[in-house]
Amino acid sequence: MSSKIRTLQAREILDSRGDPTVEVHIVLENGVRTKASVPSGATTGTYEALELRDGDSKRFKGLGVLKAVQNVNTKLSKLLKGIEATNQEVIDRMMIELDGTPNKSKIGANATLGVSLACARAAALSEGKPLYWYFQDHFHLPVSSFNLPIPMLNIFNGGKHADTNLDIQEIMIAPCGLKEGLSGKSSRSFAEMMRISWDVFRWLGLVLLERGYDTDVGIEGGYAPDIQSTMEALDMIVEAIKKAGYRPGDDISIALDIGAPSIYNPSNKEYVFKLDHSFLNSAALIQLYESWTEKYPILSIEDGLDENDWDGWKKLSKIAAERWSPKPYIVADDLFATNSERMIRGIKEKAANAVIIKPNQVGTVSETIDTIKLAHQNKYAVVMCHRSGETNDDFIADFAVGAGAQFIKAGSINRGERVAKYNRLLEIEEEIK
Ligand code: 2PG
Ligand code: MG
Repeated sequence: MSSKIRTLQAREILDSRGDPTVEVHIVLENGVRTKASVPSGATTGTYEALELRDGDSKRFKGLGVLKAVQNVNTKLSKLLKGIEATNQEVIDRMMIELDGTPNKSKIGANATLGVSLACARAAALSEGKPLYWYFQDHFHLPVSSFNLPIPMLNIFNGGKHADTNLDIQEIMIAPCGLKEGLSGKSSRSFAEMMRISWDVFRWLGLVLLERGYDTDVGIEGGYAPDIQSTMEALDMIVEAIKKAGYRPGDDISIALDIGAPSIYNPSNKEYVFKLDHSFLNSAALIQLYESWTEKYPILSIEDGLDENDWDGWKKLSKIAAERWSPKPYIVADDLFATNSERMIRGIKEKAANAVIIKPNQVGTVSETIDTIKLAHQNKYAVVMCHRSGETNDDFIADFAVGAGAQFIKAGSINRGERVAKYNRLLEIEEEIK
């Protein structure tokens, strides 16, 4: 039976922060029915595709997505009716052409991505394959076997992700030693990695309580107390790793998402760490990172500099390669915004060696895959990534496995919308055994 699209129907639903987002339902002529929903960031980079919001201050303070919903229900459903869902590249190209802007500002990337994700899922169902398997078969990704990604699991929330005085956005643990992490492959099973992460997360809670801090969590599920200094957070994490019975750097490493665009003051080119009362230019900030890598088992530094500070990124990558041992991943999130053109510049300028992949930064599955292919070809590590505003949709778990991502960022080991991804990965691990 044909996998032609019969209907596409979008709805406004709520994400994990209670804000509106888009869900798309799809029905194919062969009777397959499924749906997908779109995540949303709190620290949205300048170079991301546009998330269309209604701007009507009387509804959800302007955050409604009825215009994007309407675009799916009228323009996109008319455009794509009768097209085979398995023709992902064609579907995505048609939407890009209909929109006609460089950042999907007419139709909205939340409309195009909802449709794109729903089509991929429906196509996999039509072919009777799990989604991760469909990806590998269909998109000619250089993935020879299925591997489960290593989680970069959020345990401390800061920046715009929590009501805390910690300026940096996320401190994560990777349940692997530095050496293994830098090879991009863990000898541990995914289930084992989750269990170990649970131990550290729980111990960190106890360490916080011992110091009189609260254990409330931020929007991605990491702890979010007010503390004395940035280094205190890192010290407490090392303490928790040890108390849980693991060796920092041999069993467990630390991954950082500085979220530097949020602490950057472009007028005087300074990065502001209010908590530490320090104001640093990019050279001083790189020195600070160097001192951290000497003291802590740092596997990766994501968004260590602002999205426009190309010189800073180049310097960071150069210094890390020349002076730091081992050299952590220098991970581009807002700098590339999952956009292959920006990534090509980054590769030429040697700005990073790992990339965050967020499908909603670019707005279609095909464009996301282009960026992933570029990463594989240029030996960049791939970090599949959730957004701070999530739904229970576990699409990125399958995407990570099917696209050969070495890492996944899906939040902490609590909050339903975060563990939904980890639980799907546990299921995939059993399936591919
Ligand atoms: C990030 C993401 C996810 P946001 O910066 O990596 O943690 O945050 O979705 O707010 O951009
Ligand atoms: Mg980030």
